[in-house]
Amino acid sequence: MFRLRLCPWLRPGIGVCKVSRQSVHKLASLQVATTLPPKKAQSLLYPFSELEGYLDSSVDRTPFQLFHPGLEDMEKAEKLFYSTPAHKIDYYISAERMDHVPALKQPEVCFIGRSNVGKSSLIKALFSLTPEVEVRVSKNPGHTKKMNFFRVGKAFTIVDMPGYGHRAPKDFVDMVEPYLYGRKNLARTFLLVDGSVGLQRADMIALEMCEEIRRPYVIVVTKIDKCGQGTLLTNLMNLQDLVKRQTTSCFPQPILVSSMHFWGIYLLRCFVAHVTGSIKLTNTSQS
Ligand SMILES: Nc1nc2c(ncn2[C@@H]2O[C@H](COP(=O)(O)OP(=O)(O)OP(=O)(O)O)[C@@H](O)[C@H]2O)c(=O)[nH]1
Ligand SMILES: [Mg+2]
Repeated sequence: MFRLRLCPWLRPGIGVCKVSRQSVHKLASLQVATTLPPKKAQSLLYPFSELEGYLDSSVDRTPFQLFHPGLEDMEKAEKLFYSTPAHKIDYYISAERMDHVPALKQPEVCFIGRSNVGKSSLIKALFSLTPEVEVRVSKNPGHTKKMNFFRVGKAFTIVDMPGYGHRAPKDFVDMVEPYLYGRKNLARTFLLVDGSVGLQRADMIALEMCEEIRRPYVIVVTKIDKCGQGTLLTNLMNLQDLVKRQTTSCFPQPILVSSMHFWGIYLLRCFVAHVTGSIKLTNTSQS
C-alpha cells in the first residue's frame, strides 16, 4: 500500500541513521514508517483512521479528513525538514517582548497551549530529521519561558511559545497576545490541547482569545498515546462539538498527534508546509 522512492540519505529497514553526531529517531522519516505493516503505517500517517472504527455510523467523518494528503505530498513536505547547506534549519533567536521579535519575511507558524501540553516536544518531533536543532522539553510545566524562533531555511519559521496556565511566565499575556494580534507574517496558529485529559478551563480561555483575534488557527490534539481510545474519542468528540458550535476562525479538523510515537507528525509536517505556501498539494480534498 505504501511505497516511496528511496531518499539517498536513508536506507530502508535501518532503524537509526546518522546524518549528524546525533541519532535520527527510527520513526522520524516516512521512508521507515511506510515499511511497517500497513495497519501500523496507516495509524502513524493518519491517526484518525485508528479511531474511525469506533465511531457510530451516524457521525459525519468529513470534518476529520478535510486535510488528507497523499504520500507524495507528505514526502514533498518532509524534504523541507532536512537541513542542508542550502536549506539550513536552526534555532534563531528567543524573544520576551514584541519589540525583541525578529523581523522576518518568511511565513511563520506558532504553537501555543497550556504549559506541559507538549508544544516543545511536538516541534522537536517535527525537527527529528535534523536532531542537531535543539528544542528543549521538560516534564516540569512552565519550562519554555520565551518565544523561541526556529528557521526552516527561507521557507518558514516555527515559533515555540511559553505555555499558559500552571507556572506560566507572569508576563505571558503581554508577550503572546501582541504577537498573535500583530505578527504580519503569521500564517497559522496551532492551539494544542491534551487529548488524554480533554478541554480544560485554560484551553477555553485560549480558544476564546484565538476567536477574538480572528486569525486562522488549528487545534492539535496531543499525547494521544497516553489514554485509552474510549477516553480519546470522548475528548475528541467534545472538542469537535465545541469547534462546530462556537468557532469561526478554527479549521474544522483537529490534527491528532503523539510526539512520543510519531503518530500524525508526517501529516502535520505536510500541513505546515502547505499553510506556509512551501509546497503545492497534488492530492487532498481541501486546503
Ligand atoms: N505520553 C506522551 N507524553 C508527551 C507527549 N508529548 C510531550 N509529552 C511529555 O509532556 C511533558 C511536557 O512536554 P513539553 O513538550 O516540554 O511541553 P510544553 O507544552 O512545551 O511545556 P511548557 O514549555 O512548560 O509550556 C514532557 O514530559 C513530555 O515528555 C506525547 O505525545 N506523549
Ligand atoms: Mg515548552
